[in-house]
Amino acid sequence: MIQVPAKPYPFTLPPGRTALIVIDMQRDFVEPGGFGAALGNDVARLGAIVPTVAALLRLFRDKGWTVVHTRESHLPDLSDCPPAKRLRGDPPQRIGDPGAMGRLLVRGEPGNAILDAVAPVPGEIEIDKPGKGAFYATPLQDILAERGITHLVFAGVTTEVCVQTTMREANDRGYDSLLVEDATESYFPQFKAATLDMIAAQGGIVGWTTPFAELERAVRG
Ligand code: TIU
Repeated sequence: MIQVPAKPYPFTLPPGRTALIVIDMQRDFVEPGGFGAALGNDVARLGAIVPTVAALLRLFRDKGWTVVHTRESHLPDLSDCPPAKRLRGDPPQRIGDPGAMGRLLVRGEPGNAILDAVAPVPGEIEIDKPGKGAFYATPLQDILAERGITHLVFAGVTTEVCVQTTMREANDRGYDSLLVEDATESYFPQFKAATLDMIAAQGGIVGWTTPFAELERAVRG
């Protein structure tokens, strides 16, 4: 067992039973002209975490531990996109509409791809998900169970939307989860800060948080 200094107390990480889940590091959220920008967000903030996410991927790859990448995406006919999701708000472009990187949030379009710097390599698990949470309407739980995974390390975007939703889904399914503080980002700094606080509050009501350097030091020894 590896002890990782974390909030609200050290995270116990079982080697070989721990998976990294990198949430939605897609052009659609991080680059101009994608879904995140269409929602009115300043996407520039999100790119800053890419080197840390890449270092986290290197750590898990060096160890040979399970790596999962998720993409928020919808089928080209949008049959997996509830009208409530597509029609929410008054954006200039909606899910499925043409954008600068292809149709917004549609599977297989250039904008739906994961950024090259943190892209999956052969052997890693890729999950396309229609919701904010990665367990909803995906095979993720079965895949983790087949591998005997009990602990999850989280990174990706955005902290309070898809990352937190997935951590809460994981919590209810019995996983212990650690969020890497500098490998996640939000369009709203105050929402990121509040999310980190609320995850670790109440004795770790959702899970644990720690900076990447603490995790790396503990894992590499
Ligand atoms: N809008 C926003 O903050 N996030 C999303 O819509 N999806 C994810 O977080 N991936």
